[in-house]
Amino acid sequence: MQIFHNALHHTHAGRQEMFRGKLVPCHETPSRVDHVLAECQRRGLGPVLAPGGWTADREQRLRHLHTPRYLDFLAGAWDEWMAQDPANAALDILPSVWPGHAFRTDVLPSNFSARVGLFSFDAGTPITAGTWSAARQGALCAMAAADAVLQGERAAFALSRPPGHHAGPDFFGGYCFLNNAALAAQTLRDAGCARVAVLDVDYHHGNGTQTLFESRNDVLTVSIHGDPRTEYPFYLGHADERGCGEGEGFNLNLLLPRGTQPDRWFATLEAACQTVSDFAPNALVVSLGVDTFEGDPISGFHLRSSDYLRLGRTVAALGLPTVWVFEGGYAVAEVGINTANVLEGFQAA
Ligand code: OKP
Ligand code: ZN
Repeated sequence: MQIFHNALHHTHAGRQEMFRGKLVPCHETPSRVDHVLAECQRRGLGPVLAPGGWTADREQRLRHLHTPRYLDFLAGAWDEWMAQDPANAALDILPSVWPGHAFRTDVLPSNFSARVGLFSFDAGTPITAGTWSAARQGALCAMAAADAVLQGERAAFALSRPPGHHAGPDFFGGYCFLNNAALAAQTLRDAGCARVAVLDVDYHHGNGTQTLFESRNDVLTVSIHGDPRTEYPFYLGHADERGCGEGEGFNLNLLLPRGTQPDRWFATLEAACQTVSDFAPNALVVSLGVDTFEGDPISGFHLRSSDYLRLGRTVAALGLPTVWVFEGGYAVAEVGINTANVLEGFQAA
């Protein structure tokens, strides 16, 4: 399958994230995508392509899913940070204050730190000098993968970082800035696919994707993830979130406890696929996180490397044009093998 690679991903390289009162090295590292690319090339899974450039359509789609004031903030954040103090060049931008509850979010603060907090929901997602260009190029990869499927490819893979499924209309967090999977889904909708399904198999709930589509009945969102009562992102992803208004019944959250073994995970995947199939979509977007792996340092499911072949086969059985979008997976030594196993299992089926 065609692989759209973000050649600028290295320019987003966070140094530290906040964890239990200290700054620790970022889990979401450039080497993750390097390993996936190397393994895809080693197996000859498909041509590695550049996503093409920004067209008016693509720019408009970005501004449709994300708010202009959020995008303007991201675009200018590094310059503002540098203007504060040239010594900031050696530091990442991290928020330290948020509006929380019962504060106003309609008044845009002129204070830079206040704006960083306004547009974020955690202290684990640093903005660096290259974040904006890397995130934009990643968004292009997702839209290009969707375009490839629209042009008749059975499937395409957006191989990019930073990931996207935690990013919402006007917020970053969970290592995500722009919602790549949502942009792929919207690309399919804009080209005339009446119904699009997004299946999120990352360990963490795709809160950004849910929020972007929860009021819509043209995009079904289904996510399998660690129970948010104990797992990140904690404040969304519960079973009773079924969608809002016209979108009621078009969001499904399938929760599993930390410690879940492969048999139960795959039974849940079958249920997810049944819901996707019942929706009869014209195309499918998969948020592919492989942080469900037993060796993942920040997650709690126990999938083995060979299970990822089965994941690919199970999704292939849906028989849908499929856009794969890379998300999480932090066991760096195995992230290439596990991701390539999914794509190989899909292609072999
Ligand atoms: C992004 B994606 C670990 C804290 C967790 C955020 C996790 C973001 C996961 N010490 N920090 O869904 O893979
Ligand atoms: Zn994840």
